[in-house]
Amino acid sequence: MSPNKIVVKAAVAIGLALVANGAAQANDIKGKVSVQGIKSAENIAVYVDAIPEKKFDAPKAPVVIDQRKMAFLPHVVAVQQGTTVEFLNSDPVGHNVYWPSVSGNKKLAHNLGTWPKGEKKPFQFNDVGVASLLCNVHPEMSGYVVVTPTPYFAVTDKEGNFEIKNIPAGKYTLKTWSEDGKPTTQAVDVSGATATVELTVKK
Ligand SMILES: [Cu+2]
Repeated sequence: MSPNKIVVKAAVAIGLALVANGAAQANDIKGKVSVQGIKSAENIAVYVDAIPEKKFDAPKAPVVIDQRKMAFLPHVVAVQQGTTVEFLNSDPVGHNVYWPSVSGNKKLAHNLGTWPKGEKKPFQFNDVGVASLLCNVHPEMSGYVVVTPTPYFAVTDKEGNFEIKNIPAGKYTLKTWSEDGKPTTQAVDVSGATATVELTVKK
């Protein structure tokens, strides 16, 4: 094949890829969370709320939350409903993992027990809401699993920035959850390639 033909073939392939991408209309939300009366804009979960008549398969890949140096790491984890979280103990001491409720519903309380260093214990989070992780051996330990109804979620970085990728074009409701602030709700239009969003979370 001549070099020219290769170039033409490559151009056609790229063109087809662009057409396919356009048809799929997978867009992004880029945003920044500002805080009022809260010390940090980090670790705030931002997610697209349930979309009417749309169901999502539970993700197959587990998410790991480490217990390391007497802390749950990461401190805040967002997962799609149905995700299995593997709780890993990386400390030489036994930890305990339990949550007294999911978003205040005590029927969803669960105690995973205690296990030694290097071992993991899985739990599938099937209920939307927030599980406040605690360890009954070390009262200073705390963490959060934010279970979202869609696969479109993020957790803010130190500056409050977040990015949610590959969202089908449409209008949605964006919600936030923060350890210290009130939850927020905001409409978001993801019709263009990238929706830019500014959110404020207040004490
Ligand atoms: Cu502990």
